[in-house]
Amino acid sequence: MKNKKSFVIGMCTLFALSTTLISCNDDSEVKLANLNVSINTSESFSGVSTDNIYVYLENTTSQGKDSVLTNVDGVATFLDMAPGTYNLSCMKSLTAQEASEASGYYEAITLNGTKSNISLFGGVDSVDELVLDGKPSSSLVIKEFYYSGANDPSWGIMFKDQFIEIYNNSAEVVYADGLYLASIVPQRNGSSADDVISTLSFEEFVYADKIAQVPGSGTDNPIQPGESIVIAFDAIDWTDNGVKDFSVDLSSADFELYAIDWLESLGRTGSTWFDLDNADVPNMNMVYLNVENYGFYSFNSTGASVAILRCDETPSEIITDPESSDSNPIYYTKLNVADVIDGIDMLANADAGAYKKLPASIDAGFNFVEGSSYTSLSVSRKVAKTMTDGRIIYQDTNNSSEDFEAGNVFE
Ligand SMILES: [Ca+2]
Ligand SMILES: [Ca+2]
Repeated sequence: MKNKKSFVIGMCTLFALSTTLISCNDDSEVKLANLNVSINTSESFSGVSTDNIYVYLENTTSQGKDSVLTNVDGVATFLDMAPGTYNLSCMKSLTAQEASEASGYYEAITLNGTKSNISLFGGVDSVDELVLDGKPSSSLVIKEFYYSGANDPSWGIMFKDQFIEIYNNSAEVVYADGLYLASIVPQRNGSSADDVISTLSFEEFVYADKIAQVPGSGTDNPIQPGESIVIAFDAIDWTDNGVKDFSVDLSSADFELYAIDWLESLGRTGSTWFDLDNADVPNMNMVYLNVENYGFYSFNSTGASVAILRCDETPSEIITDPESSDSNPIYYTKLNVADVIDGIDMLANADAGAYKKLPASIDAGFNFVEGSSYTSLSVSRKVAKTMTDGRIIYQDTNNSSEDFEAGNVFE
Protein backbone atom coordinates (compact mmCIF):
# COMPACT_ATOMS: atom_id res chain seq x y z
CA MET A 1 0.00 0.00 0.00
CA LYS A 2 1.14 3.49 -0.77
CA ASN A 3 2.06 5.52 2.28
CA LYS A 4 -0.54 8.27 2.46
CA LYS A 5 0.66 11.14 4.61
CA SER A 6 -1.75 13.90 4.03
CA PHE A 7 -4.29 15.08 1.62
CA VAL A 8 -4.61 18.79 1.06
CA ILE A 9 -7.70 20.06 -0.56
CA GLY A 10 -8.58 23.58 -1.53
CA MET A 11 -12.28 23.04 -1.77
CA CYS A 12 -12.57 22.69 1.95
CA THR A 13 -16.11 23.95 1.89
CA LEU A 14 -17.05 20.49 0.71
CA PHE A 15 -16.28 19.22 4.15
CA ALA A 16 -17.50 22.17 6.16
CA LEU A 17 -20.39 20.15 7.52
CA SER A 18 -18.17 17.51 9.02
CA THR A 19 -17.66 18.21 12.70
CA THR A 20 -14.53 16.13 12.71
CA LEU A 21 -12.69 18.43 10.36
CA ILE A 22 -10.29 21.00 11.63
CA SER A 23 -11.06 24.61 10.90
CA CYS A 24 -10.92 25.57 7.31
CA ASN A 25 -8.17 28.00 6.45
CA ASP A 26 -6.72 28.76 3.02
CA ASP A 27 -4.39 25.72 2.91
CA SER A 28 -6.01 23.66 5.62
CA GLU A 29 -5.04 20.02 6.02
CA VAL A 30 -8.00 17.65 5.64
CA LYS A 31 -8.11 14.71 7.99
CA LEU A 32 -7.68 11.33 6.38
CA ALA A 33 -9.77 8.20 6.64
CA ASN A 34 -9.10 4.64 7.78
CA LEU A 35 -10.99 1.62 6.55
CA ASN A 36 -11.15 -1.97 7.81
CA VAL A 37 -12.51 -4.40 5.22
CA SER A 38 -13.58 -7.87 6.40
CA ILE A 39 -13.66 -10.66 3.84
CA ASN A 40 -16.33 -13.29 4.26
CA THR A 41 -17.52 -16.07 1.98
CA SER A 42 -20.96 -16.91 0.70
CA GLU A 43 -22.69 -19.91 2.21
CA SER A 44 -21.73 -21.98 -0.84
CA PHE A 45 -18.05 -21.50 -0.08
CA SER A 46 -18.06 -21.44 3.71
CA GLY A 47 -14.78 -22.70 5.08
CA VAL A 48 -12.62 -21.10 2.40
CA SER A 49 -9.68 -19.31 4.04
CA THR A 50 -9.89 -15.51 3.87
CA ASP A 51 -6.38 -14.57 4.96
CA ASN A 52 -3.68 -13.34 2.60
CA ILE A 53 -6.14 -12.03 -0.01
CA TYR A 54 -5.53 -8.71 -1.75
CA VAL A 55 -8.31 -6.18 -1.26
CA TYR A 56 -8.41 -3.36 -3.80
CA LEU A 57 -9.72 0.12 -3.07
CA GLU A 58 -10.22 2.33 -6.12
CA ASN A 59 -11.06 6.02 -5.92
CA THR A 60 -14.01 6.61 -8.25
CA THR A 61 -12.81 10.13 -9.12
CA SER A 62 -9.08 9.72 -9.62
CA GLN A 63 -9.18 5.97 -10.41
CA GLY A 64 -6.18 5.71 -8.05
CA LYS A 65 -5.96 2.20 -6.67
CA ASP A 66 -4.55 0.83 -3.44
CA SER A 67 -4.27 -2.74 -2.29
CA VAL A 68 -3.79 -4.38 1.09
CA LEU A 69 -3.48 -8.04 2.05
CA THR A 70 -5.91 -9.44 4.58
CA ASN A 71 -4.58 -10.66 7.92
CA VAL A 72 -5.28 -14.06 9.50
CA ASP A 73 -8.73 -12.83 10.46
CA GLY A 74 -9.54 -11.91 6.86
CA VAL A 75 -9.34 -8.17 7.54
CA ALA A 76 -7.55 -5.66 5.30
CA THR A 77 -6.74 -2.29 6.88
CA PHE A 78 -6.38 0.81 4.72
CA LEU A 79 -4.79 3.70 6.61
CA ASP A 80 -4.75 7.40 5.78
CA MET A 81 -6.95 7.35 2.73
CA ALA A 82 -8.22 10.51 1.14
CA PRO A 83 -11.88 11.16 1.89
CA GLY A 84 -14.01 10.31 -1.11
CA THR A 85 -15.97 7.62 -2.87
CA TYR A 86 -14.41 4.24 -3.60
CA ASN A 87 -15.05 0.85 -5.12
CA LEU A 88 -13.91 -2.22 -3.19
CA SER A 89 -13.01 -5.57 -4.68
CA CYS A 90 -11.18 -8.80 -3.97
CA MET A 91 -10.80 -12.18 -5.63
CA LYS A 92 -9.54 -15.62 -4.77
CA SER A 93 -8.83 -18.54 -7.07
CA LEU A 94 -9.59 -22.02 -5.82
CA THR A 95 -8.20 -25.24 -7.22
CA ALA A 96 -10.72 -27.95 -8.03
CA GLN A 97 -9.74 -29.71 -4.81
CA GLU A 98 -10.18 -26.57 -2.69
CA ALA A 99 -13.53 -25.79 -4.34
CA SER A 100 -14.70 -29.36 -3.80
CA GLU A 101 -13.82 -29.32 -0.11
CA ALA A 102 -15.73 -26.09 0.43
CA SER A 103 -18.67 -26.39 -1.90
CA GLY A 104 -18.94 -29.88 -3.34
CA TYR A 105 -18.27 -28.55 -6.83
CA TYR A 106 -15.13 -30.18 -8.18
CA GLU A 107 -13.80 -27.55 -10.53
CA ALA A 108 -11.31 -24.70 -10.41
CA ILE A 109 -13.18 -21.48 -9.79
CA THR A 110 -12.48 -17.83 -9.11
CA LEU A 111 -14.43 -16.23 -6.28
CA ASN A 112 -15.09 -12.50 -6.43
CA GLY A 113 -16.31 -9.93 -3.94
CA THR A 114 -17.18 -6.37 -4.96
CA LYS A 115 -18.87 -3.33 -3.50
CA SER A 116 -19.35 0.02 -5.26
CA ASN A 117 -19.52 3.63 -4.11
CA ILE A 118 -18.58 3.39 -0.48
CA SER A 119 -17.87 6.73 1.18
CA LEU A 120 -14.86 7.50 3.33
CA PHE A 121 -15.00 10.57 5.56
CA GLY A 122 -11.97 12.33 6.89
CA GLY A 123 -11.12 11.54 10.49
CA VAL A 124 -13.57 8.67 10.56
CA ASP A 125 -12.64 5.00 10.88
CA SER A 126 -14.96 3.00 8.64
CA VAL A 127 -15.66 -0.72 8.43
CA ASP A 128 -16.98 -2.61 5.47
CA GLU A 129 -17.39 -6.16 4.24
CA LEU A 130 -16.79 -8.06 1.02
CA VAL A 131 -18.40 -11.44 0.35
CA LEU A 132 -16.49 -13.88 -1.86
CA ASP A 133 -18.78 -15.87 -4.12
CA GLY A 134 -18.65 -17.67 -7.46
CA LYS A 135 -20.78 -19.70 -9.83
CA PRO A 136 -19.53 -23.15 -10.79
CA SER A 137 -20.24 -24.11 -14.39
CA SER A 138 -20.72 -27.76 -13.53
CA SER A 139 -24.46 -27.97 -13.25
CA LEU A 140 -26.05 -31.25 -14.33
CA VAL A 141 -24.85 -34.40 -12.62
CA ILE A 142 -25.96 -38.01 -12.69
CA LYS A 143 -27.64 -38.40 -9.31
CA GLU A 144 -28.90 -41.98 -9.43
CA PHE A 145 -28.37 -44.76 -11.97
CA TYR A 146 -30.29 -48.02 -11.85
CA TYR A 147 -29.05 -50.48 -14.45
CA SER A 148 -28.91 -53.74 -12.51
CA GLY A 149 -32.57 -54.72 -12.87
CA ALA A 150 -35.05 -56.14 -10.42
CA ASN A 151 -34.42 -58.92 -7.94
CA ASP A 152 -37.83 -60.25 -8.84
CA PRO A 153 -38.18 -64.05 -8.52
CA SER A 154 -40.99 -64.11 -11.09
CA TRP A 155 -38.68 -62.54 -13.72
CA GLY A 156 -41.58 -60.34 -14.76
CA ILE A 157 -39.56 -57.15 -14.62
CA MET A 158 -36.00 -58.12 -15.50
CA PHE A 159 -34.26 -54.85 -16.49
CA LYS A 160 -37.36 -53.07 -17.77
CA ASP A 161 -37.34 -50.83 -14.68
CA GLN A 162 -33.97 -49.24 -15.46
CA PHE A 163 -33.70 -45.48 -15.09
CA ILE A 164 -31.26 -42.63 -14.73
CA GLU A 165 -31.84 -39.46 -12.71
CA ILE A 166 -30.09 -36.24 -13.76
CA TYR A 167 -29.90 -33.47 -11.16
CA ASN A 168 -29.30 -29.73 -11.34
CA ASN A 169 -26.45 -29.26 -8.85
CA SER A 170 -26.19 -25.51 -9.48
CA ALA A 171 -28.03 -22.42 -8.25
CA GLU A 172 -29.29 -21.55 -11.74
CA VAL A 173 -32.06 -23.00 -13.90
CA VAL A 174 -30.67 -25.42 -16.49
CA TYR A 175 -32.65 -26.57 -19.54
CA ALA A 176 -32.55 -30.27 -20.32
CA ASP A 177 -33.51 -29.63 -23.95
CA GLY A 178 -31.00 -31.14 -26.36
CA LEU A 179 -29.07 -33.05 -23.72
CA TYR A 180 -27.68 -36.33 -25.06
CA LEU A 181 -27.74 -39.53 -23.02
CA ALA A 182 -25.15 -42.05 -24.21
CA SER A 183 -24.60 -45.67 -23.23
CA ILE A 184 -20.80 -45.88 -23.16
CA VAL A 185 -19.07 -48.99 -24.49
CA PRO A 186 -17.52 -51.50 -25.02
CA GLN A 187 -20.01 -53.27 -22.78
CA ARG A 188 -17.36 -55.73 -21.64
CA ASN A 189 -16.94 -54.95 -17.96
CA GLY A 190 -15.30 -57.96 -16.32
CA SER A 191 -18.53 -59.86 -15.68
CA SER A 192 -17.62 -62.69 -18.06
CA ALA A 193 -14.46 -64.78 -18.22
CA ASP A 194 -14.50 -64.17 -21.98
CA ASP A 195 -14.33 -60.39 -21.63
CA VAL A 196 -11.33 -58.81 -23.33
CA ILE A 197 -9.95 -55.41 -22.43
CA SER A 198 -10.51 -52.89 -25.19
CA THR A 199 -7.62 -51.50 -27.24
CA LEU A 200 -9.55 -48.30 -27.99
CA SER A 201 -8.05 -45.08 -26.64
CA PHE A 202 -10.34 -43.31 -24.19
CA GLU A 203 -8.44 -40.05 -23.82
CA GLU A 204 -9.91 -37.83 -26.53
CA PHE A 205 -12.96 -39.88 -27.51
CA VAL A 206 -15.42 -42.23 -25.88
CA TYR A 207 -17.81 -44.55 -27.72
CA ALA A 208 -21.53 -45.20 -27.57
CA ASP A 209 -23.72 -48.10 -28.66
CA LYS A 210 -26.89 -46.12 -27.89
CA ILE A 211 -27.63 -42.41 -27.93
CA ALA A 212 -30.87 -40.57 -27.21
CA GLN A 213 -31.63 -36.88 -26.82
CA VAL A 214 -33.99 -34.90 -24.58
CA PRO A 215 -36.61 -33.28 -26.84
CA GLY A 216 -37.38 -29.58 -26.81
CA SER A 217 -36.56 -26.33 -28.55
CA GLY A 218 -34.23 -24.93 -25.92
CA THR A 219 -36.39 -23.79 -23.01
CA ASP A 220 -39.16 -26.40 -22.88
CA ASN A 221 -37.70 -28.50 -20.07
CA PRO A 222 -36.29 -26.36 -17.25
CA ILE A 223 -34.63 -28.11 -14.32
CA GLN A 224 -34.77 -25.85 -11.28
CA PRO A 225 -31.81 -25.71 -8.85
CA GLY A 226 -32.03 -28.77 -6.63
CA GLU A 227 -34.46 -30.52 -8.97
CA SER A 228 -33.92 -33.44 -11.32
CA ILE A 229 -35.35 -35.32 -14.28
CA VAL A 230 -35.83 -39.08 -14.48
CA ILE A 231 -35.36 -40.90 -17.78
CA ALA A 232 -36.91 -44.39 -17.65
CA PHE A 233 -36.37 -47.28 -20.01
CA ASP A 234 -40.06 -48.20 -19.60
CA ALA A 235 -42.11 -45.64 -17.66
CA ILE A 236 -44.37 -48.09 -15.86
CA ASP A 237 -45.38 -48.47 -12.21
CA TRP A 238 -43.27 -51.53 -11.54
CA THR A 239 -44.49 -51.72 -7.97
CA ASP A 240 -48.02 -52.53 -9.26
CA ASN A 241 -48.20 -56.36 -9.20
CA GLY A 242 -47.11 -57.00 -5.63
CA VAL A 243 -43.45 -56.53 -6.46
CA LYS A 244 -42.90 -53.29 -4.60
CA ASP A 245 -40.00 -54.68 -2.60
CA PHE A 246 -38.08 -55.18 -5.81
CA SER A 247 -38.73 -52.20 -7.97
CA VAL A 248 -39.94 -48.63 -8.39
CA ASP A 249 -42.85 -46.63 -9.78
CA LEU A 250 -41.62 -45.02 -13.00
CA SER A 251 -45.05 -43.97 -14.28
CA SER A 252 -44.29 -40.32 -13.52
CA ALA A 253 -40.84 -40.33 -15.11
CA ASP A 254 -40.03 -37.19 -17.10
CA PHE A 255 -38.90 -39.02 -20.23
CA GLU A 256 -38.96 -42.51 -21.60
CA LEU A 257 -36.60 -44.44 -23.87
CA TYR A 258 -38.78 -45.85 -26.65
CA ALA A 259 -37.24 -46.86 -29.95
CA ILE A 260 -39.83 -48.83 -31.91
CA ASP A 261 -41.38 -45.95 -33.89
CA TRP A 262 -37.96 -44.57 -34.74
CA LEU A 263 -36.61 -47.98 -35.79
CA GLU A 264 -39.65 -48.65 -37.97
CA SER A 265 -39.28 -45.23 -39.62
CA LEU A 266 -35.83 -46.46 -40.71
CA GLY A 267 -37.15 -49.79 -41.94
CA ARG A 268 -35.82 -51.58 -38.87
CA THR A 269 -37.59 -53.61 -36.21
CA GLY A 270 -37.90 -53.00 -32.47
CA SER A 271 -38.85 -55.22 -29.55
CA THR A 272 -42.44 -55.02 -28.32
CA TRP A 273 -41.60 -57.38 -25.45
CA PHE A 274 -38.91 -55.19 -23.83
CA ASP A 275 -39.64 -51.73 -25.17
CA LEU A 276 -42.86 -50.30 -23.74
CA ASP A 277 -44.36 -46.87 -24.35
CA ASN A 278 -46.35 -45.06 -21.68
CA ALA A 279 -48.34 -42.54 -23.75
CA ASP A 280 -48.39 -40.10 -20.81
CA VAL A 281 -44.60 -39.85 -20.62
CA PRO A 282 -42.76 -38.00 -23.42
CA ASN A 283 -40.25 -40.07 -25.32
CA MET A 284 -36.60 -39.25 -25.79
CA ASN A 285 -35.53 -38.64 -29.38
CA MET A 286 -33.58 -41.67 -30.55
CA VAL A 287 -30.29 -40.82 -32.21
CA TYR A 288 -28.36 -44.07 -32.48
CA LEU A 289 -28.77 -47.79 -31.76
CA ASN A 290 -25.96 -50.03 -32.99
CA VAL A 291 -28.19 -53.11 -33.26
CA GLU A 292 -29.94 -53.24 -36.62
CA ASN A 293 -33.08 -55.13 -35.60
CA TYR A 294 -34.84 -56.07 -32.34
CA GLY A 295 -32.88 -53.31 -30.58
CA PHE A 296 -33.97 -51.09 -27.71
CA TYR A 297 -32.30 -48.54 -25.47
CA SER A 298 -31.58 -50.30 -22.18
CA PHE A 299 -28.36 -50.47 -20.17
CA ASN A 300 -26.14 -53.49 -19.62
CA SER A 301 -27.46 -54.98 -16.38
CA THR A 302 -24.06 -56.45 -15.35
CA GLY A 303 -22.40 -53.03 -15.25
CA ALA A 304 -23.02 -49.98 -17.42
CA SER A 305 -21.12 -46.82 -18.20
CA VAL A 306 -23.13 -43.76 -19.12
CA ALA A 307 -22.55 -40.12 -20.03
CA ILE A 308 -24.58 -36.96 -20.57
CA LEU A 309 -23.32 -34.57 -23.23
CA ARG A 310 -24.01 -31.43 -25.18
CA CYS A 311 -22.76 -31.45 -28.76
CA ASP A 312 -22.77 -28.73 -31.43
CA GLU A 313 -23.70 -31.30 -34.05
CA THR A 314 -25.44 -34.65 -33.80
CA PRO A 315 -22.74 -37.27 -33.22
CA SER A 316 -22.47 -39.34 -36.39
CA GLU A 317 -18.95 -40.73 -36.79
CA ILE A 318 -19.17 -44.53 -36.70
CA ILE A 319 -16.24 -46.80 -35.87
CA THR A 320 -15.88 -50.57 -35.63
CA ASP A 321 -14.96 -52.18 -32.32
CA PRO A 322 -11.38 -53.43 -32.93
CA GLU A 323 -12.10 -56.50 -30.79
CA SER A 324 -15.15 -57.52 -32.83
CA SER A 325 -14.80 -60.02 -35.68
CA ASP A 326 -15.00 -59.32 -39.41
CA SER A 327 -17.96 -61.68 -39.64
CA ASN A 328 -19.79 -60.01 -36.78
CA PRO A 329 -18.63 -56.38 -36.61
CA ILE A 330 -19.84 -54.21 -33.71
CA TYR A 331 -20.30 -50.53 -34.43
CA TYR A 332 -20.02 -47.54 -32.11
CA THR A 333 -20.55 -43.81 -32.47
CA LYS A 334 -17.56 -41.71 -31.48
CA LEU A 335 -18.11 -38.93 -28.94
CA ASN A 336 -15.78 -36.08 -27.98
CA VAL A 337 -14.68 -36.26 -24.36
CA ALA A 338 -14.78 -32.44 -24.37
CA ASP A 339 -18.56 -32.58 -24.91
CA VAL A 340 -19.21 -34.75 -21.87
CA ILE A 341 -20.91 -32.97 -18.94
CA ASP A 342 -20.92 -35.93 -16.60
CA GLY A 343 -20.21 -39.62 -16.89
CA ILE A 344 -19.72 -42.65 -14.66
CA ASP A 345 -18.12 -46.06 -15.12
CA MET A 346 -20.16 -48.82 -13.47
CA LEU A 347 -18.33 -52.13 -13.85
CA ALA A 348 -18.98 -55.72 -12.82
CA ASN A 349 -17.15 -55.79 -9.47
CA ALA A 350 -14.26 -54.37 -7.45
CA ASP A 351 -11.65 -56.15 -9.59
CA ALA A 352 -12.91 -54.85 -12.94
CA GLY A 353 -10.97 -51.55 -13.10
CA ALA A 354 -9.18 -52.57 -16.32
CA TYR A 355 -12.53 -52.35 -18.13
CA LYS A 356 -12.98 -48.62 -17.54
CA LYS A 357 -14.15 -46.77 -20.65
CA LEU A 358 -14.22 -43.17 -19.47
CA PRO A 359 -11.01 -41.12 -19.03
CA ALA A 360 -9.93 -39.90 -15.60
CA SER A 361 -11.00 -36.36 -16.47
CA ILE A 362 -14.61 -37.58 -16.45
CA ASP A 363 -14.44 -40.41 -13.94
CA ALA A 364 -11.15 -41.06 -12.16
CA GLY A 365 -12.60 -44.21 -10.55
CA PHE A 366 -15.43 -46.68 -11.06
CA ASN A 367 -18.14 -48.29 -9.01
CA PHE A 368 -20.36 -51.37 -9.04
CA VAL A 369 -23.20 -53.10 -7.22
CA GLU A 370 -22.63 -56.34 -5.32
CA GLY A 371 -24.04 -59.25 -7.28
CA SER A 372 -23.92 -57.48 -10.64
CA SER A 373 -27.30 -57.92 -12.37
CA TYR A 374 -30.88 -58.33 -11.07
CA THR A 375 -30.10 -57.04 -7.59
CA SER A 376 -32.62 -54.17 -7.23
CA LEU A 377 -29.55 -52.09 -6.32
CA SER A 378 -28.86 -48.68 -7.80
CA VAL A 379 -25.89 -46.36 -7.40
CA SER A 380 -26.51 -42.90 -5.96
CA ARG A 381 -24.37 -39.81 -5.57
CA LYS A 382 -23.46 -38.84 -2.01
CA VAL A 383 -24.63 -35.56 -0.52
CA ALA A 384 -21.86 -32.96 -0.25
CA LYS A 385 -23.72 -30.12 1.37
CA THR A 386 -27.23 -28.95 2.27
CA MET A 387 -27.92 -25.25 1.91
CA THR A 388 -30.03 -23.35 4.47
CA ASP A 389 -32.94 -23.29 2.01
CA GLY A 390 -32.79 -27.08 1.86
CA ARG A 391 -31.19 -27.33 -1.57
CA ILE A 392 -28.80 -30.27 -1.70
CA ILE A 393 -25.45 -30.14 -3.47
CA TYR A 394 -24.21 -33.57 -4.44
CA GLN A 395 -20.58 -34.58 -4.24
CA ASP A 396 -18.85 -34.28 -7.61
CA THR A 397 -15.12 -34.97 -7.53
CA ASN A 398 -15.22 -36.70 -10.93
CA ASN A 399 -14.48 -39.99 -9.20
CA SER A 400 -17.40 -42.42 -8.92
CA SER A 401 -15.44 -44.61 -6.47
CA GLU A 402 -15.72 -41.73 -4.01
CA ASP A 403 -18.88 -39.98 -5.12
CA PHE A 404 -21.31 -42.91 -5.41
CA GLU A 405 -22.67 -45.60 -3.16
CA ALA A 406 -24.97 -48.52 -3.87
CA GLY A 407 -28.31 -49.03 -2.18
CA ASN A 408 -31.73 -50.56 -2.68
CA VAL A 409 -33.47 -48.75 -5.51
CA PHE A 410 -36.87 -48.98 -3.84
CA GLU A 411 -35.84 -47.21 -0.62
CA1 LIG B 1 -39.04 -48.17 -23.51
CA1 LIG C 1 -43.83 -42.61 -23.83
